[in-house]
Amino acid sequence: MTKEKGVKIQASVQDRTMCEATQQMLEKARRDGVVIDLDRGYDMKPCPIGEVSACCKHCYMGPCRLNPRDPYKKVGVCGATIDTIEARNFARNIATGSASHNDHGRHILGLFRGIVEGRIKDFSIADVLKLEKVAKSIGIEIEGKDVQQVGLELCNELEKTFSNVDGEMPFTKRAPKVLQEQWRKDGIMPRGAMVEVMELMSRTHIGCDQDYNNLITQISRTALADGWGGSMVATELSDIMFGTPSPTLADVNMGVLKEDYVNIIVHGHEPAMFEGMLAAANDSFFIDEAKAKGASGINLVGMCCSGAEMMSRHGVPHAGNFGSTEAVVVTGAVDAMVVDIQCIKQGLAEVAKCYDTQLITTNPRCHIEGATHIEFEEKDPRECTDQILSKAIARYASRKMPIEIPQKIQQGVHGFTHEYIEYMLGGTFRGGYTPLNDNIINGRIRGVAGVVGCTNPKVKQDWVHIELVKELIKNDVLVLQTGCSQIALAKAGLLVPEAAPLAGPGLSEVCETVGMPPVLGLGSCVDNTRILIAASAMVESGGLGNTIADLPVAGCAPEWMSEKALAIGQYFVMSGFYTVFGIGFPTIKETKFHDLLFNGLEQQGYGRWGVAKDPHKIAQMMIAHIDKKRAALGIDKARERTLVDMSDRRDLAS
Ligand code: SF4
Ligand code: MSK
Repeated sequence: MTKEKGVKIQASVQDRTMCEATQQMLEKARRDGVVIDLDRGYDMKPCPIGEVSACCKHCYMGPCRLNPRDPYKKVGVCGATIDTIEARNFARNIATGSASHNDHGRHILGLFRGIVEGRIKDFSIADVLKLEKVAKSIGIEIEGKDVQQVGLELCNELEKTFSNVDGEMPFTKRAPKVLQEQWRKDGIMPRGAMVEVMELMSRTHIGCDQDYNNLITQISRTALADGWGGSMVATELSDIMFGTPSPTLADVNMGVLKEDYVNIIVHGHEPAMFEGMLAAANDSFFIDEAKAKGASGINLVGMCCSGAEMMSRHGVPHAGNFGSTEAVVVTGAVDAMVVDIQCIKQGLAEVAKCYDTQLITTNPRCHIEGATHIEFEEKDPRECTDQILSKAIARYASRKMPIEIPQKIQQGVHGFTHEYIEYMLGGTFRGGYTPLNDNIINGRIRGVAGVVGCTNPKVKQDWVHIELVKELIKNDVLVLQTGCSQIALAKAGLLVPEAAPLAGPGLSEVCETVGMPPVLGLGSCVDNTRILIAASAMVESGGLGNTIADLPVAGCAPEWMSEKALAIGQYFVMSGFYTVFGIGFPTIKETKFHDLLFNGLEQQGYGRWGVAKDPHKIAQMMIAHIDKKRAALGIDKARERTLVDMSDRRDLAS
């Protein structure tokens, strides 16, 4: 085992993470002389110029660095101003984030096409009702057509999400009419993802688009092409093929690993490989094989976003979020870690080597030096999954490492969707968002917040997520969650109906009546689109304005780190959400570009960005926004009437 040279470990494990299982593994890694991401993150001092996006390396006359303290003092060699440099850097972040989700969506569409054309036999359509509903939502006539015909037409229509060079992306039809009109008027209605990303990259070349006011249009169009494009395609088609989730009990945290089982972790973003692994791991041949080698069976668990999807759909246990992916290997109990795309740290290869874990890449778009590559192909999933199972069983049989599994496990309810919220609040006969809107109007629910996104070793893992969500629910704000944030709150025990008393009086009353937790887990990062659809349904139901920007809602990624997070943030803002990021933001507060993102877009009728590090400050900002929207809707008075404490209630009763 090796210790990375030059890394000084100074912080206590309690300062690095809230997660006790991860603390235990960080202690062990330090004892073992292995440096993992949580310590590398502490030791890395980010470049102060790069952190606020005051440098440019778009051509070789540079790289050019501007002064973050006096950003207008200097320009790049080509004359680019700080606003141009910040806008171009932001644009490239958005292009990458949007490209990642669209690439994911396009791949899922390819699988769907293979199924409906009969070329792929190992996967099928699991939710015909959802297929028909989604098809109808974008104007496909389903009357008198069989499943295959509807599937084919949906496939052809959704192909435009990626390949259109003009026209409008199909799923934008699901946004409120007023918002669609606004996008058209402002020239930001997305056409096709490929053309949007291509145009944005071309506009950021040296000597091209050098007005941040013009760049923002293509930035926004490319971000909208993510949320209302590739991400939504990924969510909707995954539901159709693998089943629309409904509330499911699942175990979360490293205690889901079992010493006497062959432990296989699947980590990444695309559910197809994980679905293939689930089928293969239940094959009696491999279970017998594992037993023949002395194991009690095969234990398949998830991590990060594909883990969140499998937990929501099938109740597959989840071992932890992004901040724990290296730490979990330190248990010595992981026989194979199988990965596909996105958020897979290269550092895993070294940690896996130290603990003799098989690190297996499966996707042609993501190889890692030092890992074993076994390619997964949907037309023959067993070719890949069976090799993985054999390797994992062989590793179990030859385990050399001492095993230490933190005995931390938390049960929670996962698998909420737009469809289930509709059913849960309204029942089968009067399903809809009217009861939610009514509870917002009468003030029991103050507003709705989406709290989503990554963990980042710049801050104590999970802490900002947990503090923020607790503060929001205490103030009667219903919280919707996805991604690594959902896992943080699941570990903290808030994704259970029993957490209702932690909420304010109004929200807890609604939770107790309906039997739901105050925090609803919706799945992976692409499933943020469930929040877009829910918000559009709230507008449609009436009483809360004409567009998403009118709603008492807000979003936050408290511990964000990825370019996908920035793309998600920008599509939320351009859909009408006030969106607050924790950690920091890649702009300088005094610049015109920063002002455009944090104020100007709202003046144009969209949402706006906010940034703060402290979770309580973030909560105040989000609640202030929700209250501002309540006042604009004229429903602030209703809420004041419901805010009675126990002594008021006793007075009323006497
Ligand atoms: Fe410098 Fe301009 Fe080249 Fe950027 S594009 S590196 S600001 S000269
Ligand atoms: S995995 S993008 S760390 S949520 Fe989707 Fe988690 Fe963020 Fe990756």
